[in-house]
Amino acid sequence: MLLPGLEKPKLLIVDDHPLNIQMLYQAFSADHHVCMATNGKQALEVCLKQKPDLVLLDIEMPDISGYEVCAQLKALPETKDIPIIFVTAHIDEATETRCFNEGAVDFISKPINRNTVRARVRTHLLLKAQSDLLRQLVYLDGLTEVHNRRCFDERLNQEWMLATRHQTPLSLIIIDVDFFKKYNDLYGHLAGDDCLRRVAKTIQQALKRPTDLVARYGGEEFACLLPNTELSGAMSVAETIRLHIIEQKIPQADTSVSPFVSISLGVCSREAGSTGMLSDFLSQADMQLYQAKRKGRNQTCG
Ligand code: GH3
Ligand code: MG
Ligand code: MG
Ligand code: MG
Ligand code: MG
Repeated sequence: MLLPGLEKPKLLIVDDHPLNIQMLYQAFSADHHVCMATNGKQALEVCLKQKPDLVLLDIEMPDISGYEVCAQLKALPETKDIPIIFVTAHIDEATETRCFNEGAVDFISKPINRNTVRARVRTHLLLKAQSDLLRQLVYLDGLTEVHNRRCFDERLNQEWMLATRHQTPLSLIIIDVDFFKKYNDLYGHLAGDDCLRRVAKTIQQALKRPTDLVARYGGEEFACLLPNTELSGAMSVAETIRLHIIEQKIPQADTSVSPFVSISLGVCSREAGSTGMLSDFLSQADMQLYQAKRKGRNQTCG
């Protein structure tokens, strides 16, 4: 294994000169998936489609320069974290400075030394794998693999500021699994954990916009943050989630409300252009959840 969690990393080699591509291909093809591009436009397309783990990038190319390719990759959320190493015949200080300013992690001069390029690629792949792992540990819930409370709190603060600045609506759904203590008591904690994983996955699959966020809010509670969404939209998302959970047909311990595991949901929305306090927004959602429980569970209040 070359790197932990990265058995065969995917490299993109970008160069308009066939001999350079060939040399780099030979250096990496045995232990990497290698994709190639011979101009800047193609490089951008391959990056978006293939999501390489690292890019080796030439500067001088017939269409878009390597600088421009790098700048565009750094500007897109989907590609901004891909490490880029410039490989160039220009070895002056100004070029090197510009490469780093555009967001490259490293700079290698031509003619290419095979050992150097392999060592640098290995180092940056390892760093990337470690930082991915760290981000995962910091922002994901270990049990359900949806986002954790820390991530939710940070995103809520950001989205609250964005909604204020752009006068856009923002909605929040708080979800609580019904009779979950009894579920654990009857089926055991391991089955309880499995149930939480299924609930989390079902909620995640019901959210359709890339800007929507689901997080584990606490024990058997989840929260969904829906930017740019008004109350009516959020209510319909909440009902979709509730129905999808019932459709999982997970046997319930307390069947007084439903034969299958059900959830209660509280929804609240901040209208476009309104002013208010973030703490009131959260307690409003909590209050609605409490109403849903009080009215008999397996329902949405908002
Ligand atoms: P209600 O319908 O009113 O929500 O009742 P409930 O039993 O779901 O609510 P309560 O708050 O009394 O119990 C929540 C239970 O969730 C208790 C706790 O043991 C369980 N729980 C919390 N976190 C986890 C977890 O990570 N795994 C498992 N298996 N159970 C958990
Ligand atoms: Mg070139
Ligand atoms: Mg609870
Ligand atoms: Mg409770
Ligand atoms: Mg509960």
